Order: sequence, then structure tokens, then C-alpha cells
Amino acid sequence: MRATAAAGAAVGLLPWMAACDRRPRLNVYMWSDYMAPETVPDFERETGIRVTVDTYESNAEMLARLFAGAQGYDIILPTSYLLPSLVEAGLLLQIPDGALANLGNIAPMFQVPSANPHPDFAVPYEWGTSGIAWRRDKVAIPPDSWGVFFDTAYAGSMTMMDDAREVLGAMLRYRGHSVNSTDPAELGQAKADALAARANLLAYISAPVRGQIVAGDVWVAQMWNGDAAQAAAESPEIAYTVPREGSSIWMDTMAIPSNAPNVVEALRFLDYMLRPEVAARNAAVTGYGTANAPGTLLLSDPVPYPSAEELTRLEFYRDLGEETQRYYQIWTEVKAG
Ligand code: N2P
Repeated sequence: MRATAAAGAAVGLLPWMAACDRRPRLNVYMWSDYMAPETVPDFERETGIRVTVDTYESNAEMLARLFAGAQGYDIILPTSYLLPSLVEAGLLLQIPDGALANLGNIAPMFQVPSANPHPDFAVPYEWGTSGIAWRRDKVAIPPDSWGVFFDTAYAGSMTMMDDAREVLGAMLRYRGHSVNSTDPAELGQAKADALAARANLLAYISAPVRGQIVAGDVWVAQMWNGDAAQAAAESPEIAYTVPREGSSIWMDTMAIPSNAPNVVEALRFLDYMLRPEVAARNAAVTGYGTANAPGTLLLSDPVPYPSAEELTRLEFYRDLGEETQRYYQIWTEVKAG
């Protein structure tokens, strides 16, 4: 009885204790499984800043929260094509000139407008490609085309991402079009193709498909290269390719929402993430390329920067402004079936 009363009193004290904790804080909202496990604890130890990390699985999920007026986030990780819309909506804080001592570590190829349309508002983090992962023990002929998703031989064992731009982008490339097409006829065909592929899919699922392809429940999955590399590390039967029709290349960036409560701490975190050894450790764990040039040199097995030849088959997504709505409309219809 006594113990219970004491425990009750202690529990009652918790909110009060939390309110009195004057240690500086930082709230990060980012993609799941997207940094090394030591990254945050090391930063907390070094700075005394207490960090909370919330995760999301898609840009759409993050945007929905942000546009609904989410408060309290200090760092978000939008893919770079979203930056023009976010900046225009006044949702991002301009990074003060000279605030990041380590900014020069970013390789210049990731600060060009196609990769980072707003270097004044966002710091390059990691980049990757969207392609096809498959299980060698289940799929006899290595898929080299987005057309694999129409193959009824694998019906029920395939997945595509839960992402409008990725699914429609893949279908657009399949027909030789740009992932940034706004042509109604091309998008109409992409919708028809997406619906045909849908009949063979187990689900629309992005990075969390990793566990299912490792377990062997999924044989063919549209995946990002780093998540495929993480899966391959767990199961050597898993391979990854960028289809011959081409695909997207993208870069995620770190940015500070304009209503961030802890800007000083956010800038400190960004500069920490820009250290070569921190960037390298993150890339080693996530399997993605780091935009950090000296960080790349620290990696024993870095994702090589795309060659000029590869870049002819890979396109950066662009912000499509008003036309984005058309993608979301088609996507809603595709998902409804
Ligand atoms: C999350 C990786 C996501 C990167 N595991 C997609 N931009």
C-alpha cells in the first residue's frame, strides 16, 4: 500500500519534473531508419541538448502534418523537389549566412538547382535512386524494366511504393516520358499502366517493405537503393537495379520550419550532421549516398556519385506547382482501384 502510494506520488511528479527540465531541446521529424543509431546520442552527450525524433514514411505524410499547422518541429527532411512549394508557402526558415561552418563539405554537384533548388533554405543530406529490388531465389530472370510489374507470374508477390510521384514517375519512364511530365495524355497512360500493375500488387508500401522482402513474402519491390542495400545486407538473395527505361534520382535535405521553437539548437544539429565523420557514419548505415564530399572519402564502400552516363537515365523530380494536384488526383483514383 505504501509502495503504491509512493509510486503514485512519483508518477504525479513526472509532468512537473518534465516542465522544470530546462535543458535545451530539439525536435526532429525525419524519414524512418535514416541515420546511424549513435548520431543522436552522441549529439546529446556533446551538447546537452535533448533530442526527440519522430519519423515518417513519405513526403506526403510529412507535408500533411506541416500544412495542417504542425508546431514544435525544429528539423524536417523534405526531398529537394518540394523546396520551392515549401519556401513559397513561407514554411521554411532561411538559413542565416555563415551559420553553418561545415556547409562547404557539400559536394558542389548537389548544390546545383536541379539537386537543390533552395540552398539558402535547405542543406543536402543523402541522395538515392528509385529502382527495383528482387529476390534471386524467387525470380528467375533478373528484371530490368518497369514492365516487371505487369508480369502476372509474380502477381501477389510484388509491391510498389506508397507514393504518387514514385509510382506515376515509374510508369511515365516505362513509356519513355519524363518523371516530371504534365502532359495529360502521358499522365492518362501512366494512370492506366499504374492500374494494370496494381492488379499484380500485394500492396503499396515504401521503405517498410524491407522486412517483407527479407522474409521472402515479397519477391519484387519498387524500392530506394539504400533500403534495398539494407535488405541485401540481411539477405544476400536480394538484388537491386535501376530499370533500363530510367528512373528518378533524388536528394533529401535538412531544413528548419519557420515556426521552429529551437532555432539555435537546430542550426547546431545541422552543422553537426555536416561533419564528415557523422555524414559517413550515417551513409554507412542507411546505404544511401552522402552529399558530403569529405564524408564520402571516409567510407570504405561509398555509393559512387552518378556518372554523366547514368545521369542521362536519371532525372531529379521537379516541383510541378499547380500540376502536382493532377498527380494527387490520379493517385487517389489509382489507389481506389
Ligand atoms: C528512408 C529512406 C527514404 C529516402 N528509409 C527517400 N527519400
